[in-house]
Formats: sequence, C-alpha cells, structure tokens
Amino acid sequence: MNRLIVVSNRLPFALDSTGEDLWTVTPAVGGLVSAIEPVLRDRGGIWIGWPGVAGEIPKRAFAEATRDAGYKVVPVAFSETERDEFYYGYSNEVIWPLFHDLQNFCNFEPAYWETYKAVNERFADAIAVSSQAGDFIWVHDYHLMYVAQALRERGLRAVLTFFLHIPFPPYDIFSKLPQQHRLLRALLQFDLLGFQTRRDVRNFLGCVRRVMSDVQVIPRRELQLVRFEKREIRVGNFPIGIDFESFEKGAMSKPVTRTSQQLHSTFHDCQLILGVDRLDYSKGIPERLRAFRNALERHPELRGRIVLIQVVVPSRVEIPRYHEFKQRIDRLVGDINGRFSTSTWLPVQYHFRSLDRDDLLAHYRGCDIAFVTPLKDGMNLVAKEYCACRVDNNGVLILSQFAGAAEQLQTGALLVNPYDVEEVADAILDAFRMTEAERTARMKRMKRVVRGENVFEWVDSFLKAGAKLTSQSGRVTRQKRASVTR
Ligand code: ADQ
Repeated sequence: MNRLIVVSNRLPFALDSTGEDLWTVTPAVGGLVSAIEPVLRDRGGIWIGWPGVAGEIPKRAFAEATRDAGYKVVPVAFSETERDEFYYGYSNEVIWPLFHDLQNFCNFEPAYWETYKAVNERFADAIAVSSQAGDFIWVHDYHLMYVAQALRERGLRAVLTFFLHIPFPPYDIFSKLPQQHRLLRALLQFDLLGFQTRRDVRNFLGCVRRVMSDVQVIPRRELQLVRFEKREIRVGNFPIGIDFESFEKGAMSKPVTRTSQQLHSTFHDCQLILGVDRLDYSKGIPERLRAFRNALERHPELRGRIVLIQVVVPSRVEIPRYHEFKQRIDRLVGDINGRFSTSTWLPVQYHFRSLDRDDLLAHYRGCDIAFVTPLKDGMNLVAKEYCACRVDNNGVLILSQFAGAAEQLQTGALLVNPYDVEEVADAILDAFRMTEAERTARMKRMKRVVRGENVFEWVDSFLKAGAKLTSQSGRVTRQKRASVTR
C-alpha cells in the first residue's frame, strides 16, 4: 500500500493563543477527520496543512499537539496578510460565493489571486519536500486548486489527486471568474478530480469544454476521461458520507436519550423542527425563516403546535458580510417571535453557538422534522447525520433540491426549492401532517443509503480510483526504466 499524503487548508486541529506563549489545541470534529485519520495511522502518512495561527507557528505547542497523532504532521505557515488575502480573500470572497452560484457576493480583487497562488506554492513546496516516489497525494478543497500546477512547475511527475467538497458551478456562473482559464488549467494538472455529485462533474466538464480549446473530453461509464497536454485526467463523483454507526450508537446512548426526551417534554404538544447550520449565506437561513413565517401566516393550524429550533454556529465572523448576515437573521427571528408568540408559546428558539456532540445528537434525535434548505451545498452532512440519529425510524427531512445530498436522499426527503417561500411553507405543513407510516417508510429508505454510502466507503472508493492510476504510472515508469536499461 502506498503511503498517504493528505493536504488540506486546515489541519485536523487548530492552535489558539490564550496569552503569551500559551496555546490551546482544538481538535477539528467531523466526518472528514474521523474517516481519514484511521487510514493515515493504519498505512502511515503525512497530513500537511495550516494550524490556524497567522504568523510564526509556535514550535513547542505544535510539537505537543502532534506528538501522539500516529502520523507525521507538516505545518504550512501564513502571514496575516496571506491569511486575509488567501483565506478570507480569494478562497472565501471569490471561490466560495461563486461556486455556490452567488456571484453578487464576490469580491474579485486582483491581489487576492496573486496571494492565492503564492500560498498554494508554499503548500506545493511542503509536498515536494515531504513526498517520495509512490506516495498517494490527496489534496482537498477549494483553497488548494493551484497546488498541482505549482508541483508540475517544480518537475513533480507523481500521481496527484484532488477532491472538491463544495459544488462546481455551471459555465454561465463560472465564466464570471477573471482567472477561469488559469484555474481550469491548474485543476487539469491533477490526475484524478473528485466531485460530490454527478451535477458537479457535468458542470466541470461543461466549463472545460467551453473554456479550454485544447482538451478532449471522452465520456465513460464510471470515471470520465479528459485528455489535455498529452496527459490523461480522470474525473468522477464520490459523494461524501458520514460515520453512520458512530452517529447511530451515539444517538442511542443514555445521556443523549435523556436530553432528547427533556427537549421534547419542554415543548410538549408541539412538533419540533430543527435547523442546524454554520453561519453562512449559502445555507439559506433567512429564506428558511421567511418560509417558516409564511407557514404560520397561511396555515393557522401550525400556530402553537410547532416550534423551530434554529442553531447557528459562528463562522468567518471576521468577514463583514457574515456580520451583516447575522444581523439579518437576528431581525427575522425577532420579527417572527414578536408577531406570533403567546404567553405559552415562542415559535423560534434561536441559538448562536456550537453544540457539543451529545447535544447535537440529542437535537437530531429529539426533533420531528429537519429543515435543511441551503441555497446550494456540496453535500450537506447535517441531512445525513439527522437520518443516522433517527433510531426509531421516524422523522421527516425537508431538503433543498440544491444540496448535493438531494441526489442520494430524494426518495425519502421532501425536496424543495429554498427560494420558493410558499413551497417551503407548504412542505412544513405536509411534514407536520405526515402520518407515522409514511414517515417511517421514507426514513427507512434514506437510512439505507446513508448507512451504505458512508464516509469509509467514500475514502475507500476514492483511494481505489487513485490507486489504479498510481499502479498504472508505476508500470509506465518501470517500462521506461526497462527500455533504458536495454
Ligand atoms: P460545511 O459547509 O461545513 O462543509 P456540512 O456538510 O453541513 O457543511 O457540515 C457541517 C458540519 O458541522 C456537520 O458535520 C455538523 O454536524 C456540524 N455542525 C453543524 N452545526 C453544528 C452545531 N450547531 N454544533 C456543532 N456542530 C455543528 C463542507 C461543504 C459541504 C460538505 C462538507 C463535507 O460546504 O457541502 O458536505 O464540506 O464535504
């Protein structure tokens, strides 16, 4: 088995300064870390990424944080300007909004691109120094789309693979990007490009056909083939999953069961509808609140009988747009509660904080309806986590048709267009009225998919697709060597 090198903007932990030379280590949680860490430990490898501090990396704190990792961790440092222009700038003010079809939110500042390239070059240097022949190099996400180009310029011929966690936009939107040609060219320096859904693969290939004059796209049943500059690039969809068993087991644990029962008894006689999101304009939180308000206006039977628990996790609050966005949510919550609450019923329970894992699971287990309505989303793991935690096989999922998860969960979810306030409001009523039998039938169908297509399957299928290329390139190198010897 080849050694694995994982490269992502963030490492699986972050260092936070709490005073002069005092640091706390916050482990990253989530499916990606829990899926990739065991593989890294098992087959040996390296994780390359940024530990979350701008400026010099504190050596002692970093060494302590990584001592027991079980694999090597290589840090990449950024200055404050680089953090602002690469991370907040190009990654989160250009690529993030554009790839979520929200081009009006983009700030196409030319300096951002230069810094994006410079930071990607630094990642490339770290890969070039740390890697050896035969390594499986797996680069993650939209922050690092230029890394393969930088590595090829350094003469690295190794197989390079990439997975995009966010959506890839259609040509009409992608074509707004000033660096469209340079970015596609950079992406085509990878040997394997993985996307979340078939829609993203289609969009990517559509852009390649329109923007690049010298490529050949050859449709295949599984991985699509692109020929470019005498190289062959494979392109496919690999929908990310969750660690199903750990969510299911967690949801059945005693503390979670107790908290979920308490949650329900606090709001007895009401159905609970849950929204859980990072603070991000792509998650459609204001649109969701407007739909909830519309449902209360048009369907009086819901008044006093339904409560929306909306949890928002603070994120990227340094970007002014995120701050304004939070104020919009605060105002909407205030408006709904001001208009509809009674002495015994508050329609929206709003929490602006992260939940610890047990609390999150108790919310999944305790709420009758999940309200997952992003304007666009690569996958959306909340939808899958909710299904895994429905240990009684009931619960309704209202899901945006623009979430990647819709491709897999459409047979059980109530699919909605998040921009259509009245349609979403009606879906709330349908969910509220849905019979136990229908809830169970739908939930069982979704759980089957989420259980089967889990995060371990995801890692496995990506590594297998990449391994084929590594062995092919090994064969080519060996053949070349043999012919030279002869
Ligand atoms: P995100 O945009 O972060 O991920 P998502 O897939 O929903 O979106 O994952 C969010 C994670 O945060 C979930 O695992 C959830 O449990 C956790 N979380 C959310 N709210 C929380 C809360 N209040 N407290 C604690 N934890 C909370 C990006 C892409 C997605 C893609 C993933 C994985 O934008 O489209 O699905 O990567 O590829």
